[in-house]
Amino acid sequence: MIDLYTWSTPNGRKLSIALEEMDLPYAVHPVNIGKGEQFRPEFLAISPNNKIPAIIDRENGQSIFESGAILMYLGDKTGKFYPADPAKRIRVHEWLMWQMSAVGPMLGRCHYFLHYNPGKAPFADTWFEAEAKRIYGVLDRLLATAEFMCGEYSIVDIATFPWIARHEWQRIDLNDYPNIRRWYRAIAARPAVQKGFKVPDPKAELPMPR
Ligand SMILES: N[C@@H](CCC(=O)N[C@@H](CS)C(=O)NCC(=O)O)C(=O)O
Repeated sequence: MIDLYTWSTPNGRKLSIALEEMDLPYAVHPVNIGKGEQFRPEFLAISPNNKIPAIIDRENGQSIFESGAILMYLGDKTGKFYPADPAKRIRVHEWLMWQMSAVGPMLGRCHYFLHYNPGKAPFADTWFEAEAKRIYGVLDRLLATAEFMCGEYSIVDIATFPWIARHEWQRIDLNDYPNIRRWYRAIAARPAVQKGFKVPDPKAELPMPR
């Protein structure tokens, strides 16, 4: 059993989707980051950077924060969606680090400026809108070469998908990125993804571009 500390955000959904895909039993502990629950001492004890997601694996008492580290741990634990072959692993690590350093932080800033505070900082609006397009261009070119980001469906796709699900907040039209659109629709059709997307908010709607 995995204790999952999460909220209804892209970083949180990576883990609920991964746990569903890997068929691991888990208990959800919502951490309402809008109410400051991420600063509670009991949460900081497992996630010292005061961010969701975090997990505790009841099998061995291991706690982990940072979604990329958690995905690698769960991939190793189950042997699913995380190739054992060293050459394939290098590719997975490259793109997982790209997700953690570019997709998450930059598209997260798009949400902050373009979605929640549009017009308040025009320079930031212009800069992050351009950066979002650059990131989508990188991903679209990658997906022109393979069905999934590293060939087979992996923790890299699971890490990236919830951010792309927010394309409208980032002023992105998926019709401009046909390879991403094809990839997105394939992943969105997976039952585990549909289930994991609704954790911890069962009313959350998974956007499905036509
Ligand atoms: N690099 C971290 C980022 C996690 C993150 O930014 N979490 C956000 C929600 S998506 C959060 O908990 N924010 C609360 C805060 O900053 O106080 C990861 O991938 O786990």
